[in-house]
Amino acid sequence: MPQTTTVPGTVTKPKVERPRRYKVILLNDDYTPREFVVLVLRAVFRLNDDQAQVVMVTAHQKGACVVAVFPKDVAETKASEATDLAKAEGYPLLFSTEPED
Ligand code: TYC
Repeated sequence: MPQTTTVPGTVTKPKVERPRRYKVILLNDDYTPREFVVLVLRAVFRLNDDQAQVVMVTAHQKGACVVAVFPKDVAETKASEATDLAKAEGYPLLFSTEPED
């Protein structure tokens, strides 16, 4: 009869970790027109007009506002796309990214 031998060792628990997600953050500045901020939020982040207005006003009043959360590469691509759109128009509007808790 075949015998089973149990070898003492480390038990490895299969780890299924969700990849970390990243927040895209809109930063306030004194120069970019409100309407342009809303336009960028709609075009790049697909927010509707109401959502875009809320995010823009929140950043305007508090200094910054989370726009949305994405996988790292998507968050970084959208943040640069949005920042570049503004730069192309001569506005200093900035979007940054940071990992979710
Ligand atoms: N503070 C800008 C203004 O008064 C508008 C603005 C809002 C700019 C939000 C950036 O993230 C921002 N024209």
